[in-house]
Amino acid sequence: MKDCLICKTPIEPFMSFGKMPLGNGFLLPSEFEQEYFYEMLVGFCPVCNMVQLLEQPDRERMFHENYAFFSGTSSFMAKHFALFAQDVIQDYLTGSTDPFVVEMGSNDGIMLQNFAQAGIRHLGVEPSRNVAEVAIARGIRTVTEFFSADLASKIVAENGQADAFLAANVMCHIPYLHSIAEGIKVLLKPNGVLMFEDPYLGDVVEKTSYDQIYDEHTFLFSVTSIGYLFAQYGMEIVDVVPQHTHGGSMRYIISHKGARPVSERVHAQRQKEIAMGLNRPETFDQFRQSCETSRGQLKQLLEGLKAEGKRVVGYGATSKSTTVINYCGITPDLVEFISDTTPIKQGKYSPGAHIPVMGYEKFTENYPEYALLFAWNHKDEIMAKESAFIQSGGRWIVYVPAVGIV
Ligand code: DWN
Ligand code: SAH
Repeated sequence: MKDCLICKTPIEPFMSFGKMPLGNGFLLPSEFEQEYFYEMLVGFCPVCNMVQLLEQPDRERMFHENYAFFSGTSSFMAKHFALFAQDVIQDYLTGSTDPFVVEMGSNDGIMLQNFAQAGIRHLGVEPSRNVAEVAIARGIRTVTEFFSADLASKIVAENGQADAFLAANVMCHIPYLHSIAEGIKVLLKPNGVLMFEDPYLGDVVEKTSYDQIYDEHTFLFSVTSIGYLFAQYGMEIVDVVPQHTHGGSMRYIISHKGARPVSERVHAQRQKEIAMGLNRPETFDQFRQSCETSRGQLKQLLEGLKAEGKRVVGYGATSKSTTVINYCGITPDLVEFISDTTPIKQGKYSPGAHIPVMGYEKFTENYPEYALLFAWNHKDEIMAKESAFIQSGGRWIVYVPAVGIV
């Protein structure tokens, strides 16, 4: 039993992935012996409905000066964040004379660059020094720290309150969400807006995309659980907008209670969550069974291809792939190497299973018969540029929403 990180109700895990390495813990052979593992247990809180990890590595183990994920590796995501910024500017900043925007988890500046280019006062809060330095070199104001209630007070003292507080794919990474919510409460102007997006629990359950569960993802959010958290800080969700990014995400728009009208979409989405059973423990027992089925099918498919002597290569050394590889027992004899465009991952080995990670040219210079699409959330972008692979007779192996060859 562990206490829910949001409402303190004692909760039991509904699923154990066993010992897991860090999702982004790409490593060298000299580091294999000291590789870090933790128990990956997932629980559902029957009171606030938050789905969460029951144990997690310390934040400094995950976010540091050698953080392996650079947001700029996807051109599709760069476009997505340009549109996000445009929405913020048009809908929430036009009434302010000298608007100020804060982004938590700003990484290499993929979103804030749009505010910087528009001459809007901004501040990124990004603890992983190597990615933050990319942003700083591009002229994006960034502090290399973990956001917290204490940091929020400092930011207000130095810059005044913010018109908008933004976060993409980071809120769900933070176990100490009470400190974050407290900080946002202090930081936001009376009519300021909090906008954040994260992978959506409804999509994960519907698509059996269990690979969204790994050390960095403390939570899988729903409108219900997020509404519960922010209500404790006198804030409310005023709108929700589903997103296609990261395999299905939800954007939450939140303000101080009473500051803005609440869209009908918020209530409608809550009703949908009830209809999907996202408030019931049985849903997660069913989810676990679907994960087990998916695991069996993927392993069988890969073993079958190996028996036929086919070459299979992984595409995208994603954090998500660490869960798939280690949960399904995918070994280097089933997947020869993983192709990835991120320099810091290349020449290293995947966490846990130690499959080599190679540069993209290794993939193109000698196409395999099959590519296992670990970066499935970027499918459209990848398909658009990989026509030569298909023309060479190559096929894609996918596992979300179902295991198969396409
Ligand atoms: O939540 C998180 C999201 C935003 O990013 C973080 N916790 C960590 C990370 O998760 P991920 O590693 O699962 O993210 P992606 O965006 O699915 O990673 C894609 C990987 O694939 C990157 O390493 C880059 C690589 N890639 C590639 O080799 N060729 C990506 C594209 C689009 C490509 O064409
Ligand atoms: N927003 C980017 C990056 C997401 S990866 C995108 O959507 O592509 C998550 C990022 O959050 C990492 O860069 C990590 O260093 C950062 N992070 C983790 N904990 C944080 C905290 N407490 N405050 C601010 N950033 C944090």
